[in-house]
Amino acid sequence: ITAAGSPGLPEPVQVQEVRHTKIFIGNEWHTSQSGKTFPSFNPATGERMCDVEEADQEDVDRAVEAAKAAQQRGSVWRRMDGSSRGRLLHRLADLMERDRRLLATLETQDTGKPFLQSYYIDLEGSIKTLRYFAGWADKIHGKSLPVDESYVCLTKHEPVGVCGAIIPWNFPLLMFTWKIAPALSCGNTVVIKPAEQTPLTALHVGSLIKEAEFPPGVVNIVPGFGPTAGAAIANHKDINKVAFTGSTEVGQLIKEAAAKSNLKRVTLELGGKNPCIVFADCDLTMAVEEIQKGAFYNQGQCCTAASRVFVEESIHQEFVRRSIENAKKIVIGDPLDPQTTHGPQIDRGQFDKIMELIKSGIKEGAQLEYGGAAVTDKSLFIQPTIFSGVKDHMRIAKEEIFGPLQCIFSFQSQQEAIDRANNSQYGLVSAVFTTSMDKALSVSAALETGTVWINCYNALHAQTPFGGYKMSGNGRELQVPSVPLTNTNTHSFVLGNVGKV
Ligand code: TXE
Repeated sequence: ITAAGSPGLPEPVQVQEVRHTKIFIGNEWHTSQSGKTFPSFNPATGERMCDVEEADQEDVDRAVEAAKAAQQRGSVWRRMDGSSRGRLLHRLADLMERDRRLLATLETQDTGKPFLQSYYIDLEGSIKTLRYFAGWADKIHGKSLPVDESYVCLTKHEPVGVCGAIIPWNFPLLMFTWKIAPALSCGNTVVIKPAEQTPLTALHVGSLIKEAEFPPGVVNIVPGFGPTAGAAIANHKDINKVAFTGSTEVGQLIKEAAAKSNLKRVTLELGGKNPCIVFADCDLTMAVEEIQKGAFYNQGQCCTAASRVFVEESIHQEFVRRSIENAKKIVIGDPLDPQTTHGPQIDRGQFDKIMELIKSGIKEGAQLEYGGAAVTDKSLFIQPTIFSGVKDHMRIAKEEIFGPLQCIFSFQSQQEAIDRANNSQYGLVSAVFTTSMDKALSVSAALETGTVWINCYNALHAQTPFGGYKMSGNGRELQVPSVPLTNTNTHSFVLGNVGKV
């Protein structure tokens, strides 16, 4: 079944009723201890799709008990060899391939992101992440270290134990797999909380985890709110690690809770205010397209959003002109329509925050070049918006907007561009556009961000680590387990009296 006008893209599924809405613990579905539920809405239509069981402290406690039992020494999971863990991850990937159309539809209905993107980007990325880490499961090598005198030191890597994960609503399924795949590959068990706005695809994958025959308790899913279920994870004494993706403010709370409870390890993937530096010698058509995709992709709701675009003065005007022309091609509409490339913001809170920041940009004197308003008759849709003449002190230049705003600045010298790009509390990603290899490499080396893209944007892959400098976070996502900083405990064995031959 192929969507008209988009060869290769199947039609979305007609979802009559959402099947999985309960808490998933020990491979079984549970109602909440409190009896509470919460609604999940379709942001494109405002329709209430279903009610989901609301996990709180007691439910998290039960999930942690299950996860702890599943990784106890001697348990099925703990004794399972790496290749069998890899096979289970591949089986889960197979089941996600089978249900790809349904998962992409649910993702679109729960987030408002265009189906085209859910199907090709989110599902593709999630399946590839599972397969990549499936491959690592039996390749988590230790080392033998040459030490002094008559000793030999061998290292081997053990699971950390129970890993907590708290994820956001902008890439619900991709973040779910980014969290569980590396953790399971290394033999950990997981208690994961999807964002309250978008629990549906995670819960469907819960059913696939059971179908794939992961042992009970290896993955537990606790839909609920941040200050209750999320805080219960961050504070839990029997959780050995917490991985969080979300706002910088909540990241600080997570780290504090981790320190005060049991010093669990923490990885944080937080906000960004990501600079792009566009030199006059770049391929301008490509730079305009890549940067604009970076700014507007997923309605700008990306930690990687290209939100500060520094353009060399001599091409600044032309860059702005072409960016406006390019923005006119964006198709705003029903996210389930295969032609649509731009959907609604996730909820009223985010919508209001973005509209307020657009107003602040106008008030502070930036030049509104395109868009700048809500889409009439469509409650949570915002027009892709372009500002030029943005100055570094303006709020739109400093704050993470998380909406479809492209802020264009101009610069004169390379050093000035680097200094201004680095002048941020964030340091997640950046990009450089130039045809000079020298310039590309020297400027990239000077940028204080976890990732630098050269002549491309949003080039994210399961094979590359991802994370930020400064207040964009700690640690790296998609950590290759052979460099196991976060997903394993390094365990040293020192052998004495090994005679020299
Ligand atoms: O994030 P929160 P929100 C940024 C972006 C956005 C802003 C606010 O700028 O506009 O954050 O979005 C859980 N203890 N990003 O309010 O609150 C929450 O339930 C434990 C960037 O949605 O950080 C959800 O599961 N957990 C980001 C998750 O944290 C708590 C993606 C993220 O929600 C908690 C999302 C608490 N006290 C927003 N409070 C990125 N890096 O991609 C909330 N949560």
